[in-house]
Amino acid sequence: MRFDVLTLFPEMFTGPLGASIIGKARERGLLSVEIWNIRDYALDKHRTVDDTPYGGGAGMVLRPDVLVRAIEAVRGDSDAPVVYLTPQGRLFSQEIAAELAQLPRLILVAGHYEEIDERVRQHWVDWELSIGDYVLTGGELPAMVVIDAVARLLPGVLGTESSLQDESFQDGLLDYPQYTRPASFRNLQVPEVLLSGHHEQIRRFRLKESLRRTLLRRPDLLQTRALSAEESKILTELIEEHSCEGRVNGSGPYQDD
Ligand code: 4G4
Repeated sequence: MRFDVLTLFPEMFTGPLGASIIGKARERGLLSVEIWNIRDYALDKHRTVDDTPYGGGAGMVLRPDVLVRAIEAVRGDSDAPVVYLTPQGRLFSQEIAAELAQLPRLILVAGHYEEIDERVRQHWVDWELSIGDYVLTGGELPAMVVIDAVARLLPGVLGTESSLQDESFQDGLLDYPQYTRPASFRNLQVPEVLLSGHHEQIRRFRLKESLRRTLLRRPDLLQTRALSAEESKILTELIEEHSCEGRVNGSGPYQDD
């Protein structure tokens, strides 16, 4: 898969996308990331990319002529969709990542400080995405988040070591807790069942702890996910186990275990 990013700060992309798993995958040719400087598409001698907003007001707006010249030059005659990263976009999710991973190519527009001209949004941008309800100085980090989330779903990018098998969101539940040696650390013990070698008991323990975490941290996920008979039974046990712990959810950071 090919990602193209249009930005005024190309240097922001060198570190994160060149390191670790994504860097290796790029070296192996499993994906490519091309970074384009929007300023290279300004034609005046000062290479101006922005101007004051019509109607007045604070801030600057990215000029439509410069940005569209960049988009059209990068897109060429391809039909690659253009994604604009903005807090006003649709909330990015694992589901959207999986959809984007089916595409051969994606063009990402990362604005910085300033909005882009509305006409570009309406006529050249296919999807507006937001990585969450918070404001950053630019769309560069969101673009990298989207690339990372999509890239790791591409065939061959993750080794067997960091496989997609058991992770959070894979089946709509949060991940179960993990432990490694030593079995006793500062007198804190690894749950007995995990040392037992009883695979069926281990599977049930992990399922229960997945459900516990989901119930305590993300009960919203249980609203949308269908539960098997076994899961419903465990969930009933858990609700009973935690029934005395009245808590206010959704305000402040959680500390549930
Ligand atoms: C405010 C308004 C995306 C901030 C417009 C971009 C967060 C996200 C910005 C913009 C961003 C997100 C699109 C230029 C830039 N912050 N939640 N910062 N632009 O995905």
